[in-house]
Amino acid sequence: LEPAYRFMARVRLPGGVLTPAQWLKLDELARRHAGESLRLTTRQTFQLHHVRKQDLRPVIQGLRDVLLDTRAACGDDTRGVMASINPELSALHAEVLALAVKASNHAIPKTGAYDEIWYGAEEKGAGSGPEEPLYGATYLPRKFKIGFVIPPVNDIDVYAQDLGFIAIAEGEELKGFNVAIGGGMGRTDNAPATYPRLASVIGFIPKDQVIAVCDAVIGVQRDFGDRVDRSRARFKYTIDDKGLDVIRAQIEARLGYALAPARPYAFTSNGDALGWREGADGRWHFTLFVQNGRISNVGGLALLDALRAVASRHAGRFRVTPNQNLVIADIEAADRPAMAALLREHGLDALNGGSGLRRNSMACVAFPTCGLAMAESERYLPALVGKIDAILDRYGLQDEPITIRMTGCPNGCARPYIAEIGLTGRAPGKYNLYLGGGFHGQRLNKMALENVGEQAILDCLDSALGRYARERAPGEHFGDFAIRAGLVPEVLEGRRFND
Ligand code: SRM
Ligand code: SF4
Repeated sequence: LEPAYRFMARVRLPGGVLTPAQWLKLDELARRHAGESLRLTTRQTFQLHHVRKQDLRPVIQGLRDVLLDTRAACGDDTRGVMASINPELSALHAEVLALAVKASNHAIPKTGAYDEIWYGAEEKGAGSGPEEPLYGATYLPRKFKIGFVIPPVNDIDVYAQDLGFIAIAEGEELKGFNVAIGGGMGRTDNAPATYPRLASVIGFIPKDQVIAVCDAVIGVQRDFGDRVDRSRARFKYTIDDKGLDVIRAQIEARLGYALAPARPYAFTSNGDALGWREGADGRWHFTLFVQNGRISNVGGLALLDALRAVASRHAGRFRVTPNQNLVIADIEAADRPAMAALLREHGLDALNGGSGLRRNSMACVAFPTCGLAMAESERYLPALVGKIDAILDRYGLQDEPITIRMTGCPNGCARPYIAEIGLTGRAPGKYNLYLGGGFHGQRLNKMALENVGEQAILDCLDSALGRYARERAPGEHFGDFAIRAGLVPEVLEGRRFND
């Protein structure tokens, strides 16, 4: 007899795109093996929680049946590769998504052990052998994250990626990418040597150089990253410790050419535009707000059932957004009325009706499944947003888009350090409150209150939002106002975050 071990399984889904058949399989696996719940993540994929040890192989083999796997979803390797959702630019989205899938397939470990362990002996040796072409014998010092973004929406939070590709296009024609390196969120309380850092843009590359750049940048972190102190093993610290110029020179030496100067681009937000959007190819997309990515039948709405009904009728695809939301994508114009009726029938269209704050909210999983959680997050943020909504109502700010992100510990899984309002758990009921993040993920926020409870958070936000309502300049975002009004000092670089 052994303890009833339970696990979390994270699916690899580059760019967050899946078919209705894949959705239906995930739904089936969730109902049978994962507590009747699916969880959309901040990196555009699915997590299945509460999977019993003896159910892990059936789950992973079930995923294989629909061409999905869990390779490199965890570990000291390149994690899930992200890509902008961008419903309007159909051809550009397709091209960037294809590159994200290619980068993911290129960067996953090639070992045959995965097939052997999860699929069974008959597939023994399916991989390339004991030596990993990219990772060598010792893999990377730490996890490594890649993302592709299509301006003007910075939905993937490109500045939080170890390696970000910023698409430079003329209309729908992809010219290449600006390359950004060294982003990351994780930090530890009371450990000032750890800090979040925004990625630095180091140059422009033509689109056919994406895989070469992946190899060069990952190779530099593999060879120079800190393999002694795990808390400082991420690429962001390698860059700050060695110097950005040294790291850039190393990357260029491996590429065999100097990077061209970065090209101009502009971001306007990092959120999702909810509701109906038409693509350039005439197909329609409906972006659905899924609170903190949780899909189950618990609570007011049977969301798991409703989305199974949608998947059963949907002829297009789904896209999981980096904000834990879901796009029912690629709907032919002729099918739109039937889909709209289905969404209404299941009450899904009503989910998009929250305040500007709720529509721009994200929380990590935290309790009860995350072993690192110190405070509630997913189960608490919806109620806290309700209380902040009452303040926003009083000041006439209910429709104002304001980003709020909560995590149950300082690791930053919901990218809280670039939110206009960030909250990270310290202990049950206690959080650090951060203000002043950039609306499109371009600026770190700064701690306003440390280790406080709900009332202190609400009092601080009441005062800050009241001043914002009275004193803001036209079009000024709350994060920008917080800096201009001196509510918190501006953080100009990650190393200064803890000052
Ligand atoms: Fe994360 C660890 C959940 C995105 C930074 N993260 C964890 C673990 C696996 C806890 C653990 O190691 O035992 C969490 C599982 C909780 C559970 O019960 O499901 C967990 N992370 C998540 C997800 C599910 C949050 C969510 O609510 O969506 C996200 C899954 C992403 C995915 O699909 O691959 C998730 N994690 C992130 C992000 C955001 C991102 O990547 O854009 C970050 C910050 C960015 C970064 O990496 O710097 C993030 N997770 C961490 C860290 C801190 C890393 C560091 O550099 O210090 C840890 C802890 C660790 O690695 O030691 C961690
Ligand atoms: Fe767990 Fe912390 Fe990540 Fe939240 S931020 S999921 S509490 S590791």
